[in-house]
Amino acid sequence: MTISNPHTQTITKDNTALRHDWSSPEVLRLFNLPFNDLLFRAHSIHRQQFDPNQVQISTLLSIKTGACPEDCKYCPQSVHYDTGLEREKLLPVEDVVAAANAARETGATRFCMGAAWRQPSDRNLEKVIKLISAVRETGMETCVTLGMLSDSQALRLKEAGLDYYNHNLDTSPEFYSEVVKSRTYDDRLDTLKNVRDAGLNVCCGGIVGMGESRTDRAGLLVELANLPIHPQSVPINQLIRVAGTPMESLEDLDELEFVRTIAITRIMMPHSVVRLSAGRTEMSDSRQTLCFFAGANSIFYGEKLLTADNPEAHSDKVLFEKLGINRKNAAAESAA
Ligand code: SAM
Ligand code: DTB
Ligand code: SF4
Repeated sequence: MTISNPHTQTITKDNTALRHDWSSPEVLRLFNLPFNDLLFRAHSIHRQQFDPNQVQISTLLSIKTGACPEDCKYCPQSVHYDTGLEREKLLPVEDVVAAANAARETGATRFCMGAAWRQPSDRNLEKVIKLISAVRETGMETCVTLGMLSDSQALRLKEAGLDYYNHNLDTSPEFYSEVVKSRTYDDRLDTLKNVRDAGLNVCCGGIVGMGESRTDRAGLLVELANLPIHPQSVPINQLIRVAGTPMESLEDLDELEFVRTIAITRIMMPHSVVRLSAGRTEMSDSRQTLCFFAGANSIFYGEKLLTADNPEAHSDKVLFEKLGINRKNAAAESAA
């Protein structure tokens, strides 16, 4: 049960104030904290809200690949850039169910399907609904990311039993037009409203390392936290610099700046599941470990994201084992 104080904060059952009135200067002050102070604060909040040794696992599948009419400068699937990607039409239900079963067997609890569309046609939406129904039968949670949605399309997905809809804000409103020209920030916010109003869980986050400033990273987090309800899932992606996209030669983002971004996401949205999302093949085990300490508590598991590489499932298993993450009796051990 939650009690809402219009637009500013929500008090939840456990008395946590979920704020929706963050300002950019305030968030920049968090970015400027000494690293240890920031991590201590984020980890303390993380422990109050979650089991710090549990990380949720999702697996992604691209169900319709490439030839997207949008011009997102980071994306290998945009028709505007030659990335050598092989296009694929909407996958048949048998292939999708086989991938979902394989993901469940490796320990994933949610199956996320992505399509390279600006917005699905109603006909394609019905085809995706058949895929969602088939994946639900495997017992996994379902998530889809299909581009923009009208209010009736969002309601149709809710009615079909979808659990999560992913739609990222990607960056600050100020930096957005440097990254995408074929749609506006308000288009993104409208879809998020349709998804939220339909009663679907929202998965919404962004990408860092696109040449944005720290102020833009703060601006993205302000937008996310000031939504009327915090997204239930917040993916923080590090840009994967794909050859052929306009972002292929950008410089590395400092790795501690990335960890700071995760920590501040945790502080600002204490009840949201924070996903350490794209870009993990470039991250050392130590950096990922710091991210889990700072409050990240979900990952994508499996060798592919949508089209780009992700760490081998085996190396994630080894890292989780070293860290005691998802060990069955971890809660009892840490209480002893
Ligand atoms: N077309 C739909 C849309 O844009 O909402 C869904 C698919 S799109 C590939 C899903 C998300 O993947 C994007 O919003 C973006 O945040 C992320 N993404 C795409 N390319 C990426 C890259 N090179 N590095 C990191 N994240 C990326
Ligand atoms: C999200 O925030 N990141 C995922 C998921 N949501 C759909 C996608 C990352 C895509 C990385 C590039 C690719 O695999 O094509
Ligand atoms: Fe299309 Fe989504 Fe890629 Fe943008 S991010 S080009 S909308 S698939």
